[in-house]
Amino acid sequence: MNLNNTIALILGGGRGTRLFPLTKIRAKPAVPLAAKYRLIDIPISNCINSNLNRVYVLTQFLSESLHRHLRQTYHFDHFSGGFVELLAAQQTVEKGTDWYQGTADAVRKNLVHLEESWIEHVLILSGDQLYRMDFREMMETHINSGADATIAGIPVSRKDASSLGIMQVDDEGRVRGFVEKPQTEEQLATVRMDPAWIDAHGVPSKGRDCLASMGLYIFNKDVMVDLLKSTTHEDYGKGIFPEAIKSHKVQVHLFDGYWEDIGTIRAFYEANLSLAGSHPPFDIRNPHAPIFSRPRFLPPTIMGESNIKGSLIADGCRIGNNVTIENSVIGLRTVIGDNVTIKDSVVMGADKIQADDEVRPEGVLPIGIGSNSYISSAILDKNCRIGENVKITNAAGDIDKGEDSPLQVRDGISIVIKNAQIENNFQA
Ligand code: ADQ
Ligand code: ADP
Repeated sequence: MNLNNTIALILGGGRGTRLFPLTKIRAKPAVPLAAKYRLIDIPISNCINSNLNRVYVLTQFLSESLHRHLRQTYHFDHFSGGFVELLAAQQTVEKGTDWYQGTADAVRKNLVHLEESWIEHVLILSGDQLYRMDFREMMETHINSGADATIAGIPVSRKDASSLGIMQVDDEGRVRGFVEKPQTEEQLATVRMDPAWIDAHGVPSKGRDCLASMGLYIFNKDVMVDLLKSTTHEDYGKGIFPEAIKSHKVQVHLFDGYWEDIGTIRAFYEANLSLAGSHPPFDIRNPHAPIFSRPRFLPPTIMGESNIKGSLIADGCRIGNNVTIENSVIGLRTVIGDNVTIKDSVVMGADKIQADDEVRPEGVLPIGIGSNSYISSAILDKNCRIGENVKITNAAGDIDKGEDSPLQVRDGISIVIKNAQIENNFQA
């Protein structure tokens, strides 16, 4: 099975409210992930590993650094016809509305890019999920079943069902019922699956009796264009998809690997930390399907006498003496002073290596984490300047200073926002 007639559209994010404040001054696809990647590297790597190299990324605004990241990472040779290109709402929409109103609206506003006759299938992907999938297998399901559209589905338990689209399928795997994010038992009852069906289709149900949409769809292009033109639905999950199952043949493609939606602060934080253990559920070292990112020419990390347990440490860091790092992710170019403890935290690192003799304006601290500091259960965004003898634990639960504060709490996790400074001796 090949994907020569397929184009991928990656939905790069709406207003970014769920990942705020990581999206305060950047486009969601550019959010750093797992010490050295960005969110967008996951779906693009899945495409490349599936031999699919024609990819559009739909995003809200043209961000210079995202553009640079994509340009410097994903270039293909002239003869392959491959590309990864950004389609920003800012450029396509009429005066007055600066944003794509939803996922279907985002695709509708870019239909002009799908007009070329070689495109027969459109693969729609989410931009904020961590998983590894060979889309050729999904295309096989699509072609073999003669479907108009195919949706990836994963068994989940009842407790996870309320944040996902839940499907009911018939014996042949055709989707017959769908409820987007069922909030009540009654709603759920209308789409619950018999676990025996899941087992019989080669996936151990292990008590999971719901089949969730992974938000990944293959459409026959003409069907999708028709659905978008003949309706005004703004979203796939809420509008296009429920409509499609009534009027067209929609098939499920069962999947049972690691898959996480990392579109909220808590999920993003937990997924990062889960990669740091010795047996991560998602293997970033898989040699058969690597995760790609921008090649950088960084020195190896220099480490003093430190105690590091269950952590990821990226290139270009400098870590002092008597440092303890536990269950944490330490991003590119992070600088850590002496006698520092970092626990259960995601440190994103820095955009540049600062020279030791760099002159800083008065009152501006160096980028990195100052000596004698203690950080736990936190996310430190890029280029933070954390002073000496700082304590960030939120033990008293009293950090919450609003959207412009350098230190905020979301989903119970302390977040130091990008480029922020936390003064010497600050303790909270
Ligand atoms: P959600 O993730 O809640 O549920 P949605 O907010 O539409 O759905 O996001 C889907 C993807 O599109 C995300 O990657 C998001 O960042 C992106 N996106 C959202 N608004 C966008 C916009 N205006 N422009 C560009 N991109 C945008 C969906 C389905 C569920 C399914 C889950 C699985 O609706 O049925 O179970 O995904 O995660
Ligand atoms: P990073 O450097 O961390 O990758 P980005 O470069 O992707 O971050 O995002 C920062 C850029 O996006 C900045 O130039 C900022 O001005 C711009 N930006 C942030 N939010 C918006 C918005 N809502 N509309 C337009 N531009 C924005």
